[in-house]
Amino acid sequence: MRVDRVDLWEVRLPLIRPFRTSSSQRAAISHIVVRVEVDGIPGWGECVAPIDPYYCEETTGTCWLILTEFLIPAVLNRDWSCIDDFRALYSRVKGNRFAKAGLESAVCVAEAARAGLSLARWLGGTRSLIQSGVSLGIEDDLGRLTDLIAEHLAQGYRRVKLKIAPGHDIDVVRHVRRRYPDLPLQVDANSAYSLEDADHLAQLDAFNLLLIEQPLAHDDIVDHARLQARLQTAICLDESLRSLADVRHALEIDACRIVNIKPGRVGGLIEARAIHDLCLRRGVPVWCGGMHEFGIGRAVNLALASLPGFTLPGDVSGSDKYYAQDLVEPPILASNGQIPVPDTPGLGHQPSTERIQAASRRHWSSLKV
Ligand code: OSB
Ligand code: MG
Repeated sequence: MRVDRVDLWEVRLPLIRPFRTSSSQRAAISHIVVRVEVDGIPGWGECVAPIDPYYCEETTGTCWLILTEFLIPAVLNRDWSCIDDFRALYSRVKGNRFAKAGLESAVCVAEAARAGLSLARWLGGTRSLIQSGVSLGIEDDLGRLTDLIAEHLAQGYRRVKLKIAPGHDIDVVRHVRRRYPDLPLQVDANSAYSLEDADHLAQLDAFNLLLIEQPLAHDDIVDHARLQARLQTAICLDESLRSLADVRHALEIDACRIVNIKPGRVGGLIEARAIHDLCLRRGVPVWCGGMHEFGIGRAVNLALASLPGFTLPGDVSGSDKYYAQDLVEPPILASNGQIPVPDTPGLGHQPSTERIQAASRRHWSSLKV
């Protein structure tokens, strides 16, 4: 097999509702749309790194640079016989996992299409519906937050994740819990605390949360183990887990009891599946996180979340929660808190070149170099 053409577009779409976390605030999302041709068969991917380096080191700009200067030159017109051989072509490139994931998922989509399989089936997915939760940003007004929760519950979503930050944590969770005593509820700190906050965070144990996501630093697995020993609530890691090795290390020292898998964060679908497989063997629940994906990245997440170990509802919601008009047809929509996994060959949601071009800030093509 051979990648004989690659196109990139940096696409910007406004968010319907601005989104605030402990680490960033956004009103629009810029991701890189990747289109490859593998022996003439098209495949689509999305680099889902944020525009700024406040969630992780990578950004839309670093992904563009690494793709055009290193990853694409390493793979273009080179022969390979399976996806692992393809990944080996750029294994010299350290880190830069969001950039790798955008390219790799495009190739996986083309490979699935060639095999006549949906991306989900090609990966080994078994579910035809995934359980969809919502992630709500920080709201200063608690009345507005409970209104948003009510709105999403009315739409059928069954699990809610709240962003927390110092000064915006215990009281918020208490308020929501009073109003919704039985709601499956979890919180995400986006690395805003330190181990000195252990007693403070232990107050969350009173609220029957499913988990607390990434309380401590993005690169600190050891302190998470110390914190987990002082909490009843399960820690789930996001930012800290960048590879299969990171997950193995975290589980070995009980730094987390639940794992958030995002294909972008770990360098692509193949690494994401390996993490899933390890967690399934160890009995560790996993769920699929989100990065405000456009329809392409969202369809990739949907395929991943169809694997059998994804037993917890994830952050993969309908795209209508984020964007007035998404890039794919049909749009990805939840009904009754579930999203159907497409069973047509490849991605199953067709990207619209017209919409991509209309929202594109810059375009790069291997035909022009
Ligand atoms: O920490 O899970 C996170 C969005 C962007 C970056 C990081 C995170 C998030 C979310 C929203 O929580 C997930 C989504 O709705 O796509
Ligand atoms: Mg998170």
